[in-house]
Amino acid sequence: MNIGITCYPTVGGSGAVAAELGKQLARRGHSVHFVSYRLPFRLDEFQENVRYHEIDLTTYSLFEYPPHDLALAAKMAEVARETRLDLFHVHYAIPHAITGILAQQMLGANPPKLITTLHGTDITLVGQDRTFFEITKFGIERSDGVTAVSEFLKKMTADEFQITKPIQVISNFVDISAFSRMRGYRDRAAFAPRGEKILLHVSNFRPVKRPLDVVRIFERVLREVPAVLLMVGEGPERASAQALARRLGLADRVRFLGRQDRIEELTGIADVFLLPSELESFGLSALEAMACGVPVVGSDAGGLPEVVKHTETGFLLPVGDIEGMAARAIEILEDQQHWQALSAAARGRAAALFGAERVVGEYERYYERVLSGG
Ligand code: GMT
Repeated sequence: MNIGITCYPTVGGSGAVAAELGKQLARRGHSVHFVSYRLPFRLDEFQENVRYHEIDLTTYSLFEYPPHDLALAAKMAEVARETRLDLFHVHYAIPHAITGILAQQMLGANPPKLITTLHGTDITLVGQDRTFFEITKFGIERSDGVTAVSEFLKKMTADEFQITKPIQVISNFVDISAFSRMRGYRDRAAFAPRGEKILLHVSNFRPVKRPLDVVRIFERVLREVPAVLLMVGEGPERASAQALARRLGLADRVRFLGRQDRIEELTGIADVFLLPSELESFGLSALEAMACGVPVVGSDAGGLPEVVKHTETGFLLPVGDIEGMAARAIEILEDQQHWQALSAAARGRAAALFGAERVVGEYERYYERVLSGG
């Protein structure tokens, strides 16, 4: 198949899923064309069958805001015409479902089919905003196929937007050969020179991720267990998380590493992964941690329970239960046998249910169904 993929190229779960999917589809012999304003992260290595088409964002003095969405729609139509795309697969409803619809209309008869994958905040935050509610609903209803990354997100979309058309749940996935303990950064001592335990948080530091809770949980863990905390990513709450760590006297125990591309190297050395989000439609970072055999301690919110099996591959507690999350992390870190059991179960669950082979096959079958009008 000739597949056009559009996503946000910046660091974020939806961009990661789109890039990984494109690479996997290309390995299976499909031609994949990414259309975006910047090369999506995780697509930095050349791969046969993957092409990147950058949109031209003309800056003209009349435009206070260059019309990105129109430029994207025009580029999607151009790429579709030149490369004979069978379908557009867009990730994140706003604006990509709309630019997909516009591109289809520009192409006239028999345009590529449009599949929209809903990732989370496009429904739970942006879509709920009055400005975007109607247009998000329109984008979903006019797509030829719609997928959601969890049962939770499917239900929320149907309920909030009164959508009756079928939404296919296709979960996120992980390449378990890339995400494993073997791939961990060799020099663990660089982070934990005295053999401390390593706690890890990876996110875009938006308020929904509650990064301040991460620091507070760690502060409690540290009272019982010698440990360090690695905070990976960039975003609006990074500065306040860093200030809190300083205020709590943890500056030498918490390392803010900023944006990292080879995330598997860090995930592979962690002992516990912390994800205390307000809401998480899926929690790709938790899945990647599980694939590396890292137990997850997080919140019992949204679709996270579909990924992390409470008590088997980690612990999920109510949002904001800092004491509870810290207690569970301490329990895991102090009992090596318990850690081993959770770690093995985490890796096993990631491989059995969320391996790339299995999930990418589901996408292929879904593409075929939509292409045949089913
Ligand atoms: O919040 C993020 O991490 C970014 C956001 C995105 O769309 O880029 O992530 C959402 O999509 C991810 C991939 O499907 C999911 O794993 C995340 O759970 C989801 N984030 C939220 O629901 C907050």
